[in-house]
Amino acid sequence: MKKRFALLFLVLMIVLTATGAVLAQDSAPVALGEITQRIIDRGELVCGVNTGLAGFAAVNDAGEYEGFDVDFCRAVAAAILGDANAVSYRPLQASERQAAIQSGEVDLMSRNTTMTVSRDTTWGASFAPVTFYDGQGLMVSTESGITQIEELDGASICVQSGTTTELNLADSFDQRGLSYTPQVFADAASTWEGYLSGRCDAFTTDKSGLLAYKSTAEDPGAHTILEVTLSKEPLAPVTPQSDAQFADIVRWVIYSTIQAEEFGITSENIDEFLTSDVPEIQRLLGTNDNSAGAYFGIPNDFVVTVIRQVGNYGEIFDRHLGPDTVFNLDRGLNALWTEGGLQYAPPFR
Ligand SMILES: N[C@@H](CCC(=O)N[C@@H](CS)C(=O)NCC(=O)O)C(=O)O
Repeated sequence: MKKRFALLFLVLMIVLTATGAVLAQDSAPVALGEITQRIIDRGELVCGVNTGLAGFAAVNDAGEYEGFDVDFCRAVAAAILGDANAVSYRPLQASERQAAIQSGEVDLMSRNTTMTVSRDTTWGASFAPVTFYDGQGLMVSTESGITQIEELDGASICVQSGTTTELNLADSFDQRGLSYTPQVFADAASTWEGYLSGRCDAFTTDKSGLLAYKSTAEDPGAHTILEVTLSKEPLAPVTPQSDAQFADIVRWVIYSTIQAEEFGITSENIDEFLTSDVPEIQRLLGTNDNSAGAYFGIPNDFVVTVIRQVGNYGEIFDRHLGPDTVFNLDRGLNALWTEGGLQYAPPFR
């Protein structure tokens, strides 16, 4: 009798422990990272952006930052704080980026920054998913008639310091057995001015940057971007390595914009999806008792807020770089994987 009682007690204990573990797993509060907590306490995200790059981060007529990179700052603020406008912007030159991330001066940097192994390991940084697949290009005056990189043998080339651009330039010319004289400038404006004033035969930076500068030129047709692509420039937002929890939020906010585009969910039609009975959509939007923001300790419907206030990846791309803009940029590598591009979000499960 005693034995049977002991056995019953043991079974009961096992069942209770197992149930307790499951319950604990479901209801365990998420430990917010230091940066996430700081953003919530401050009521604002501090986001490092370009000092001025048309289409990516530039101050508009209303005195507000706007652009493709800026929208990812806005998306993270919307996810955590419920308000895409709760962002304070810090304009950063190329050479200021490492210190801004390392010192924690910015919570997030969304500023045409190429993911490289040395930056990932020595900047004390975590790279988020690539938001824009780019490559380095060369711009010459149309008048020069130059169409091939080989014609730039012996040329002087304007380039900005503190960039991958400066390093790739050397590799690309060396590999082709071409010589050149670099004209190195500390900031973008003086690099561009240097080229415009005729100090250089060519201007080099990411192709997105070349397009941005060309669009702001007095006579865009006076400048030609060569076909050649010198490097891979996967541009990605960056967070301080010290807060893996915040990095997770940023990562999944970006993925949510990509996944929303794949499902056809936009800022215009999001309400129609709130009652969807498709499990994948319910998991993305956190409807029908599915966990979404709960995984990160932020509002469970964070994706709904992000899409409603900022839009899906395609909307963000089109708004700043698409057919209705001066850039009229092809999606190219930045198309969804379902359309032959590289933009792909892992499962929200
Ligand atoms: N993607 C490259 C280049 C990024 C870059 O800083 N490009 C320049 C030229 S377009 C720029 O944005 N300069 C603006 C500034 O420094 O304020 C990198 O990460 O190093």
